[in-house]
Amino acid sequence: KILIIGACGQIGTELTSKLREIHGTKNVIASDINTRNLELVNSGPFEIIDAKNFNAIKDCCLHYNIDTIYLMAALLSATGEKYPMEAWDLNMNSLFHVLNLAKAGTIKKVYWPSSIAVFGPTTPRKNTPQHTICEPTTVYGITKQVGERWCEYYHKKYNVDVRSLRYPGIISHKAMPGGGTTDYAVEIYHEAIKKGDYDCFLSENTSLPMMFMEDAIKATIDLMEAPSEVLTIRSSYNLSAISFTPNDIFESIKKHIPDFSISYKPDFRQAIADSWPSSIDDSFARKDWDWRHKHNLDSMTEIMLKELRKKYK
Ligand code: VAH
Repeated sequence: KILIIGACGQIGTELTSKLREIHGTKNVIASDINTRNLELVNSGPFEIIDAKNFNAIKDCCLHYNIDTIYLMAALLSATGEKYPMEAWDLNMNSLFHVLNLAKAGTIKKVYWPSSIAVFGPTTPRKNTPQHTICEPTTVYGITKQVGERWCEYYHKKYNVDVRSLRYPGIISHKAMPGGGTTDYAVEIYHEAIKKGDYDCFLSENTSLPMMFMEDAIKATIDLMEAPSEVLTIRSSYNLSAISFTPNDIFESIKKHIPDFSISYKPDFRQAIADSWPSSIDDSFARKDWDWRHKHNLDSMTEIMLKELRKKYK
């Protein structure tokens, strides 16, 4: 059985649906600290769990006989800059709790998301390699970088089966993202439909690695289903699909909404975006477990606009 911690978030909600489709509704336990977006995950078992509470996670694992945890709870980059200690506390302690449950043999397998935020201004920006300089400048990035080191350590030292991906910005139309720097690429679609106008908090030529949710979920599940022997990376895999700027996404939306307009008002998140790569080399993922993405910017735009039109009708 599977436990998803942070199941009500942007990725957690869709991961819950997909895993229930594959493994059966009652075999996938959704959990979160609150019930926002509950309607997206209440097709099956749901528990209130604070990811910082070791005993709450452990009790849930014993109660449901959990063998795999997906730890999707985290404070993201923009929120982390506002609440550095809270970000450290949540992002690190939740990871230790889950790794320690695996070390003790209570569970067998762990999924933990890392991020392109492990990279920083001294990292090669284009086609960033798997093994490269990682000097993150955000609290969130520091927690992900340190988390990667601990994942690899628990794997080598205690044989813990932990698997991880460095997600780029994820774009989706169900649950909203919260507190990230790449959130603009979701908000822009909502505002295009609702108002025909968007105030972008990044500048027009800021290129960042991005991915449509369907691809992110597929990558996550493919990695978790891959045989252990093929995995050569136990810190976290580089993962890539598309890279685009606010101007690129604006042009893509304009093909469907010709009078859509945008203005640029960069705020503190611009500095965060400027510290990250513009594109990622994910050849390890492609080679080790045959990762392939499906969506490009225009195919994603088509789906986003179609789905959001239904939502706001
Ligand atoms: C953030 N979406 O913006 C997250 C992310 C790609 C970075 O991990 O903080």
